[in-house]
Order: sequence, then C-alpha cells, then structure tokens
Amino acid sequence: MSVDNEKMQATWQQFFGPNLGYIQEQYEIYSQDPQAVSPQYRELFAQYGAPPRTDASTTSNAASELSQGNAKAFDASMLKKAIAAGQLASNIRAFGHLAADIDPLGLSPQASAEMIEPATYGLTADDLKLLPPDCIWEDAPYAFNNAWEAAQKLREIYTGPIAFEFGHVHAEEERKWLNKQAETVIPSTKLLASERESLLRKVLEAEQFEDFLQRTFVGQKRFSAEGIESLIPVTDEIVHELTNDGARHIAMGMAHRGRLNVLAHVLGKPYGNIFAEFHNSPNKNLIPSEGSIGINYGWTGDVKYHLGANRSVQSGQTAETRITLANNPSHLEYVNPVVGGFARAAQEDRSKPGYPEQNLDSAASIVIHGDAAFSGEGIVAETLNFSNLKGYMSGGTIHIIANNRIGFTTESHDSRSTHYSSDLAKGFEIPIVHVNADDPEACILVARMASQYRTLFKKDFLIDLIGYRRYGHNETDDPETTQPLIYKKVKAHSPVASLYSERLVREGALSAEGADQIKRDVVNKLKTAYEQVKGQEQRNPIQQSHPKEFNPAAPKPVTAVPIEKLRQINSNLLKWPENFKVYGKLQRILERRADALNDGEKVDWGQAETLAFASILADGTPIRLSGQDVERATFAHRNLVLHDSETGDTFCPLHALPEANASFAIHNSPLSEAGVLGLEYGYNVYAPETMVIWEAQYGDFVNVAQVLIDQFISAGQSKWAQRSGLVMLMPHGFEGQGPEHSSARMERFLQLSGEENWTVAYLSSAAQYFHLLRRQASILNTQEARPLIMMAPKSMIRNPYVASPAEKLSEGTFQTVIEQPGTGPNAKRVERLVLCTGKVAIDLAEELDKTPDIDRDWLHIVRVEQLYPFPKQEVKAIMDRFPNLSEVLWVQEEPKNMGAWSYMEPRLRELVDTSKVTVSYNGRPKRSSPASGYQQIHVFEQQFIINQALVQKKKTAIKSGR
Ligand SMILES: Cc1ncc(C[n+]2csc(CCOP(=O)(O)OP(=O)(O)O)c2C)c(N)n1
Repeated sequence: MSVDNEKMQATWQQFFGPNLGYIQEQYEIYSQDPQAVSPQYRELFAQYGAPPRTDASTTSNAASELSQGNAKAFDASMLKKAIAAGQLASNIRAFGHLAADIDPLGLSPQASAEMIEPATYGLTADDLKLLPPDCIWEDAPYAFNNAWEAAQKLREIYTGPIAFEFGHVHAEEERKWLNKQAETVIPSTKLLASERESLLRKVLEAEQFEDFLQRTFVGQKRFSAEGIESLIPVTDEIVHELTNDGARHIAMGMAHRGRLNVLAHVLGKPYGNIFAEFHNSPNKNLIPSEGSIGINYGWTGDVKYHLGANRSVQSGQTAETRITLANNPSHLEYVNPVVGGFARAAQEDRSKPGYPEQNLDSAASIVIHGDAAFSGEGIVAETLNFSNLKGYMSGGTIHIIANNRIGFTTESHDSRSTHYSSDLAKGFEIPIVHVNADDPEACILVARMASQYRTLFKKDFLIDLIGYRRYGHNETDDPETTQPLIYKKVKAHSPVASLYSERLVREGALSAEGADQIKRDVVNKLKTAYEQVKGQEQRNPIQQSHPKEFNPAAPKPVTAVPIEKLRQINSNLLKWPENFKVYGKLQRILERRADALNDGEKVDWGQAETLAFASILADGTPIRLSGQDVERATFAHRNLVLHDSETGDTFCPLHALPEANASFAIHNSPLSEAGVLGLEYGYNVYAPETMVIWEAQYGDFVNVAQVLIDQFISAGQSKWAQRSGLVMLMPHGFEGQGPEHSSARMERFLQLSGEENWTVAYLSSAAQYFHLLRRQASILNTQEARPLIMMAPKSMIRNPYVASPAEKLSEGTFQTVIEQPGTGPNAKRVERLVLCTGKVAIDLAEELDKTPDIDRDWLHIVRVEQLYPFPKQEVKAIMDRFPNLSEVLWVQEEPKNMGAWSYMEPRLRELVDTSKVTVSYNGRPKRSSPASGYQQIHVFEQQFIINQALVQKKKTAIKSGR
C-alpha cells in the first residue's frame, strides 16, 4: 500500500455510521458544485476523491470494537445525537438571547440557559466532538474540527453583548441576511483604529456634555443620557449610514431622555446655544413639570428638552441631507406617527396628477423610545401598524429603545407583561437586536446592521439598547428612595467612557496618555463654548414667529370658479375608461351630477366637495385625504375611488382629470384615530403646500386622538412655531343615533381656540363647503396657514336645503355668517335675533317653510358658519340693524354644557347692551352624555328646541295663560 493510499484509508476510517453518510452526502454536493461545501471538505475531496461507499470503519479503532449487531445500535444512537445537535444549534440561535451579556448592571435574575445547554438534548462535549461541524452549522465560515467547536462558537455569538431575535421574521431572504449578519459579518468585523478612537471621543462627548451641564447649571433638569451614552454614537452612525445610502431627509423623533445630547451631537446644535438656553432658564420652583419639583422655562414656547431642530449635512459634492428632530410634547410616544408623516411627505413627489410618486430611498426615519413607554403606550402599536400599509408606510423606521430598565420610579416587572420591552415589535415581524450599551463597539455594529437592513429591505428594525440610568428620572430626583439596590450598583459602576477607554488601552489601541488627551480636548471644547456665552446671561431669547393677527379686513382670496370651468371639470369627472364598469346603482347616482350645474339645479355636498378638490388640483395644490373608509366615505357621498363591478379594478376620476396639476392621494386608513391623525399632521407640517385632510368616521371618535389635538394641532404653532394647515372633517349632528354618533365635541375645539390657532366651522350649505375648502387651500404655506376644524354633515349631506345652485360656487366667497332668507325683512319689527350654527339652522329653515303663513317679522335668524375666529364685526353689524332688538337667543341642539353655547355666551354679551337686550340659551339642558339613546326622545327634544326658537315669548305666555 502506498503512503498516499494509507493516508486516504486512515482519513476515511474516521468516518463511520451517520458520519460516513453525512460525508457521502457532502461529496455529492461537492461533485455538483465544489463551492457549495465548506473549505475543509473541498480540500479533502480534492485530495482523496470520493469517500468509500461502504463503511470502511470496520477497520477503524472505534468500530473495530463493535460487532455487527451493536454497530447498528451505535449508528442509531449517533443519528439521534446528530439530530439533537441540530436542535441544540437551532435553539442557540432562537434562545441564545436569554443568556446574552446584555445586562450591564446585572439587574435581571439570570435567565435559564437550559435551552442552549447540550445536556438538555442528551449530548456531551465528547458526543459533539465525534460529530461533524455541519451538524451544528452548515456552511460555517469558520474552520471547525467538529460539532463541539461549532456549538461553542455559535454560543459565543448568540450570548455575547449582542442578542438577536429574528425567529418571528418569516421572509426567508431576510432571515438569511439577518443570520449571516449575526453569524458572519458582525463577528468578523473589527473597527479600524481610527474608528475606535472616534468612538471613544463620541462617548466621551456624550458623557462630558452631561457632566458639564450638571456641574454648571446646578439643579436644572435635562433628562441626562448618562448610563446610556452609547445612544449618541449609535444614532449618529445610523444618520451617517442612511445619508450615505442616499436618504436626503432623515426624520427623527424622541422623548426627553438624552434629547439635549442628541441635539448637540447628532443635530449639531452649538453648545453655546444650549448653554444660553440654560442661562435664560432660571429654575423656577413653581409648578411641577414632568412629575418633578421645579420647572424650567425654555426660551421659546416650550421647555428645552421638547424642542426639535433641523440640520442640513452635505452628502457628496452636491447632495444635501436634511435631518429633522420633531418637536415633542411630554406625552410619550405620540410623536411617532408625526415622524412617520414627515418621512412619508419627504418621500413623495406631488407635482403630477395621480397618486404621488413615492421614493422610499429618499427619506428615512429614526424613532427613539423609552423602555416603559414603548411597551405601555398604545400609540406605539398604532404606529407600527403603518409599516406595511401602502398609504402610510415610509419604507422602514429604525427604532431605538433607550432602555434604562426603569420608567420614572417603576421597574419593568410592574410596567409590562412581556419579557422584553421590545416584544410588541415581534407581531410586526420587525427584527430585534438587544445590545449592551456598555459595549460601544457592539452598539456601532448593530447600528450599521439596522441601517443596512432598512436600506436593503425598506422595513422597520429595532435596536433595544440596554443600559441604565445614572441619575433619577431627572437630575433633581433622588432615585435611592425607591430603587436603593439598583442605585448601589449604579454608584459602583464605571461609566461607559471609562470602560471603553480602559479597554482600548488594555488592547493596545491607544496609550493611556492618548486617551486622557481625548478627554481633555472634549472638556476644553465645552469650556470654551461656555466662556463665550458666560456674561451674556440675558441674551435675547430667540423670537419665534407668530402668525399675524387675524385681520378680517384682509383681502379675501378668490374662491369662486368660473361656471364654464366648473362645467368642464364636472363633465370630465364623470368620465371613466371605456371598458370600466361602474357599479350600476352608483353610476346612476354619479350621472345625476351631470346636470347639477345647470340653471334650476343644485349641487349637493358630495359634488361640491369633488368640485372643490378638482379645482384645487387645477390650481396646482396637491391633496391628501385619509381616514376610515374615506374612498367611499362613511355616508357614501364621496365615491372617489370607483371599483369595476366585474374586474374589481379601481379608477379615481381625480387622477385622470385633464385640468389637474398636482397629485391626489386618497387612502382608507387603518382603524386608528390618534395614529392616523398624527401621521397626517406630520405630513402637512413637512409638506405645508399640500392640502391634507383627515376625516373621522363619526366625529365622536375624534376624542381617541385628543392628545394629537391638544398637544400638536391646537398648540404646535404657539409652542414651536410649527405651522399646519391640516383639515379635520368630523361628522357631527343630533339625529337620534344615540350618544356615540352625534357629537364631534365642538365645545372642546372652541375651548382650545385662542391666538388664531385654527378655524372652527360648522356650515350649512354645499357652496360654503366649496369656498371654505378653497380658502383653506389658498392659505397653505403662507403666514395665514392654520388648521381647519370642521363639523361635517351627516344627514345634511343629502338635504336639499343644503344643496347650492351653481352660481353660489361660481360667484361669491366664503361667508362667516349667513342670514336666513325670509326672516327679518322689516328691521324695525325685529325683536329676537336667533343665532345658531350648522344642522339646527337647517332644521329651523325647514320649520319656517312648513309654516309660511305665520307672521315671523319679529324674528331674524343668523347662521354663524365660522365659529372661531368669531366673526364679531359681522354679527355686530347685523345686530345694529335692529333698533328694537330685545333678545339674542343662541339655539343649539347639543346639551347646554356642550356645543357652542359656553363659547358664544360671553362673546354675544359683549356685543349687546345687556340692560336692553337679553342673551339667552335654547337647547338641551346640561347632560353628562351628549345625546339620547332613544329616537322618540330625540325627536321630541329636537322639535321642542325648534318650536321654542320660533315662538314669540310674550305671545306664548299669553297663549298658555302663564
Ligand atoms: C403619556 C405620558 N404619560 C405619562 C408621562 C409621565 N412620564 C414622564 S417620563 C415617564 C417615564 C418614562 O419611562 P421610559 O419610557 O422608560 O423612559 P425614561 O424616562 O426611563 O427614559 C413618565 C411616566 C408622560 N410624559 N407621558
């Protein structure tokens, strides 16, 4: 036997039983494609060719001891072990995170690591040493001698400072990519010396910035990032990666924690500006804010840790990336949908008719969450649900949970039922990586992975960055009162910058002197910036722009559209592709619109809306309309997306309109109010030239989105100079449908009205709607831009009293008040002025028509179409026409503690001489629930209100003998 032959024999004799079967299988793969097997097998087969067909191990040491009978038993047991090894491997991948090194303070009880122990599967180290590495890790990129070595490496990867959770990601391609990143790319990536040095500088900057503020501005709150400083380089890395990948807009949202640090080091806000804000913020112990004692005044309309910022960075020769940190209210997580709206708006080209063209590469978003807030606040789920919805997605948000393991004073075991704060994201198949914030290098690698995943797959990714909180909830809180044990550990724990600095010195990447020098540089930079602002304590706070006073005398925009143009648009809107079969019933309804602009005909609410949209598009203003079932509309009056009754294909006439000069987006929204309203608000803020309209299913449901209304839509301009021209349509009206389908809670909007923050309207005609929509479109992106809050109609949609002749659209403009035709012709005789708004005005008009013979010269009725800003001059001018006026009566269908009464009463009193004129109320009494659940009661009450409004007081008294 030649030496080579002997070697070959000896080699093959190592393989017997299932091992031999395995090696034969590998050879078959190799013979098809040598690259498809691992390098050591490739080498083996190249040298010795095919393995023997039969078990050559009869001569091997191990097998020679076996008789023929027990060889079979041996094979079976090895086969079992090979299968068990496979199970072990897959559970290391799935559950390794439970034993990972992701708990910097060692706060959690060590999770059971049974799932990843060989013994759990009846395996010993020796068993695994007899198995080939591929039993554990097919195509491993490392040269292992056996399965034991492979298992050890796998364990090291999955239980290190990075813990991977991908089991819930079902897309095969993504899982492969994620596993490859976890098992090959990340373990084999070593940061360059320059990258390590720069990383140390960044964690030092984050740490020293907080330290400097702590020492310089004693007692001021800043919600420091200490304990989770790696958040800063992680966010910065993601911003850079996304920018390099072509994003020209990066929208960011975050709460208070670490915000000043992010502003300074990611958004590049100069230290000097931040210090100046602290100077201008004497610590006034007035009102508790954020649950602490003491309040800091920021230099604009909000505390400084809520303020957003913009930054433009040069990317390449010509391109620029705009990075925006959204302004944020205290209300945790509510900024999330707003950021989604920013990103979506940035991605869309709205310049052409049709749906806007979306480019997912052009913008991306990053949202930083708190660990308690992420698992606790429902708005998080609403926003995650956008991630795959065509009208709402923006190609992947990178989420970072700045996980300090505590929410205010509440620990995780009291704040969530799930193991991880991030568990909610699993339902959305979002890859999750937990990473130890004390290992900045691991954090950077994860940041890169997240960015690459977003760029490749255009989907969300979640980084659970686990650190701790060095101070209390804020710096004035004493956390030891409630978490004495945790804070013992915190005090004994070195900050990440020290840990990393020591590591770099230990590993010879940096000299001790070099590390100290970096720290000195960082501190000096802070000191220099401070020296420059010191002594300027009373620097003028930066002024925010405020809209000009609402000026009723200001030129009104032309909102009428020439009749010929309207007719042409109208006929184009009634065309659809030749073979498109509109559902018969709907076709007949739509075709009735063809003649509506002729003399003697009328345009109803739905048609007026479509004509307004069409003419706005013709003027070049894009429109985005979103809300539950808006394509058809809750009350089926819109039907702007037609469905072919045979093929199911869709067609939107506004997309094919030849006159259109801008995009029209219309999307049935998911069943969410807060999330959707937040996204639409954000869209409009970022794309102020776009008419963004949100419609509630019924107005009642708007209170689900109350936070968005209070914190953003009402107050955004005054807190942050953040303009919006958002339109909110909320079906409102008392029609006997019960407590939950009647009221859009107009009283709440009126109570929030101030500083011309928005327009509140409740209209009584289709033409008024047409003009108001067009007026709103004309002020978008101007100093006058403000949200439009509309109580929208329900039954009124089809009420002939509400329909308008064409000339009301082609002439005139929006009227803040409308006088009821037929009442008050003889000014001297008018004693009572009835003021009302919306549907009740139509009820009154109907009632007047029912009783034309009754003398009502003593009465005049005026509809207040625009409630806020209150049309004081117009109402006053009407009152002044009636010398014998003795009563101003506000009539409403809402209960007295709701509707417009509380808002109107003082305003009306101001306009009259109360010694001569009474101001009184006619409507339902005060109630705790808006409307009756009984139709008969509703009808009775409604009729009573109408009668009371139209019956002369004195005469009633005489008649009834009272
Ligand atoms: C909607 C809402 N509820 C309550 C609060 C009061 N609050 C402010 S911070 C905080 C704890 C937040 O904990 P976490 O999300 O873990 O963030 P951390 O402060 O620990 O960074 C609470 C309850 C709030 N700001 N918003």
